[in-house]
Amino acid sequence: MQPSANNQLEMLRTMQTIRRFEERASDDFHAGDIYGVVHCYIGEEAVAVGVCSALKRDDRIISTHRGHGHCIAKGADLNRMMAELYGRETGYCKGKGGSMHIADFKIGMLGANGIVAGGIPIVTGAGLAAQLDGKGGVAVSFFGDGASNAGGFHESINIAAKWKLPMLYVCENNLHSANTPASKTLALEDVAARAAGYGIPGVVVDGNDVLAVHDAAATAIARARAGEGPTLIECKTYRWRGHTERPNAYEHRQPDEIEAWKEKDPIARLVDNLVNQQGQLSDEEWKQMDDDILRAIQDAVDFAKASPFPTPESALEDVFAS
Ligand SMILES: Cc1ncc(C[n+]2csc(CCOP(=O)(O)OP(=O)(O)O)c2C)c(N)n1
Repeated sequence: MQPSANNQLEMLRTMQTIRRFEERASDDFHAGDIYGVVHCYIGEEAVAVGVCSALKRDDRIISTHRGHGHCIAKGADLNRMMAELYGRETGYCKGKGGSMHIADFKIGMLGANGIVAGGIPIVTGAGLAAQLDGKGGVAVSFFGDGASNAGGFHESINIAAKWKLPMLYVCENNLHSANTPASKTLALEDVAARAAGYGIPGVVVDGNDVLAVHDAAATAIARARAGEGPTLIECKTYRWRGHTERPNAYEHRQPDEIEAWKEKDPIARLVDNLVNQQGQLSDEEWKQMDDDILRAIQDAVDFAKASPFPTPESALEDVFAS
């Protein structure tokens, strides 16, 4: 079922928030204000938003190294996220984790993860917890096409299928894994086809169409809540920026491929739908929405810059082993 106009406007706002957050993070990284590594999700926003808009607050998700979009889509606080990127004490990990370690258990965001495929078994455990709880919760694993070649993916999906865990496995197939084209590592065209090997549904979705992603997610979530087990959803999408914001001597993608995918911009597509087809948004309202988002991002940067760095004495606090 198509989400209401209000819900679609909320989806648009969240996608644009992700984009503006990352544009700013990229600018500030290049200005030397943000440390560590920043992996941008720009171009893939429809996946996180399409799925998370179909979830409840208590449902749990896990993310990847490219995690800002999942955090924002699940409702994370922009100030604390930006402060974490800026390495400040007010950040989600008190400034000690950076971009790849943002988690917020209160909203069911179990964390980004710098280990490729590392989150998949963890969130499968959350699926088991939800099943044991018996309250109808679901758990979602976001991961890339590269991660779908790792052992943790296969082991997790196998046991989730066998135990009928309330899980969604959402593969963000952006056609490249760091500096390797997916075509060089995947023997199949579709990651979703692997679902057959585990006896669960595998669905291929246009990952740049937020309404299509939402629809596929809603179907899989209903199945999971009904106790029928996991679904593997493969979203075909594309990242516009390099693998990370650092200079990349190994960038192999051709400019015309990147440009062709920019033509399929998931945000422009929803705007066009809402403005020209559904008549639910005027150009002025869209501009106003974007201005509001830019202001919220600026507030987050101001909050981060006004916050202190963690003290050297706190380096060993909040660690499990030292
Ligand atoms: C276990 C492990 N191996 C290698 C790396 C280095 N690495 C970081 S991201 C990445 C590519 C991941 O590709 P994919 O899962 O398709 O996600 P994408 O970057 O395309 O979003 C690699 C190999 C890592 N972080 N962890």
